[in-house]
Amino acid sequence: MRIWAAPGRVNIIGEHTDYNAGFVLPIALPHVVRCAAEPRRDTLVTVRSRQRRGPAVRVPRTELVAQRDRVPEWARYPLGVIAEFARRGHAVTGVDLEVDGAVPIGAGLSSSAALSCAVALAARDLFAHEVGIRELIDIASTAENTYVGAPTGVLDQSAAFLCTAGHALFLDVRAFADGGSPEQIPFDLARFDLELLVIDTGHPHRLVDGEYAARRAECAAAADALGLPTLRDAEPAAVGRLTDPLLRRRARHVVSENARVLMVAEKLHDGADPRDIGPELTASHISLRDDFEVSTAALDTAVTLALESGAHGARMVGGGFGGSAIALVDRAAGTAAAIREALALKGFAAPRTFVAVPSRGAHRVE
Ligand code: GAF
Repeated sequence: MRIWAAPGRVNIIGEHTDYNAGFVLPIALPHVVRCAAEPRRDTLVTVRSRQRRGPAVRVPRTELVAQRDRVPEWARYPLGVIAEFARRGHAVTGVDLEVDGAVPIGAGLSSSAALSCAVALAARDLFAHEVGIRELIDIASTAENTYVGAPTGVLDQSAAFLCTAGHALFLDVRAFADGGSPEQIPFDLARFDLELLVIDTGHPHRLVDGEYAARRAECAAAADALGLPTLRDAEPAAVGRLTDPLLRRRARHVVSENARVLMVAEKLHDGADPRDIGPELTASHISLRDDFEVSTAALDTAVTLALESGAHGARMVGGGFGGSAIALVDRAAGTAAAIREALALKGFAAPRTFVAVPSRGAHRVE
């Protein structure tokens, strides 16, 4: 069997902006999901996971959609990708898939997209060489939206395919959809004696629950009330005139977050000391907490503790409602120990912590 891999991600800044046609700035993690794959002579699609006990899930290729509801949730990610290749008319035969994930699950670090993207790259190489990276991103995100039922944007799948080692990926989602290219911005924290600490609170986050979809609907309603196709086009003054206070807060987050991404990208692009982006990271957290209301007590506490321990900036990452925070720090080990101790004293679960290093995007391993 040959093996492909796709990484999880940490978004430096630009949260809940992707489905508003805005800006994001992720890095890929060294943590990957691997997918070993081999075509079969028959039409069965089988998938097993090193992280799950029990026999492989086995579904005939032509039955993938009809049998979707009988497939365990984790297996819908790989099977959804195969179904999406077939739906687009690519000549997919039966295939054996074996997945092995090292991206923490439910930590807001994009383990789901890492899984979908590893399978998508494998399927492309085995069945559909003509498929380019843009279509792969589309296939992986469409599979998650339709087959799994997780209404995600394109941040995670774009990060998995487009990120490169040593760089943050500046992606203008609308421009990319219109054929534009993303920018790779050098992100070498070690050169400035800095580290990016990830603090996984251990409170799982789930995108298939209703809150994420509710935020998407609120953003669409706010854009509609402003007479705009998306909040990407909204002016702060117009947002201030929205009469519904909830829609006003949601829109204010998106508009201010897009402005913060542009500011951070410009500073990094100009080679500034990354300490200078710290205040934007913290402002992003406050906006996600107060205006977008997707943070949790554990994430807020982790961010506060990081800042009290001397972090230059800190924020929750990903969709929210659980998952991880990041902190830009001089010494990760010291901050991590202080946060672990203080969270325990406040009655929170012990977090898992690690240092994020910008790593390569999806690739064939062997
Ligand atoms: C999740 C989604 F999958 C992304 O598309 C994005 O919206 C993110 O939440 C919030 O920025 O990871």
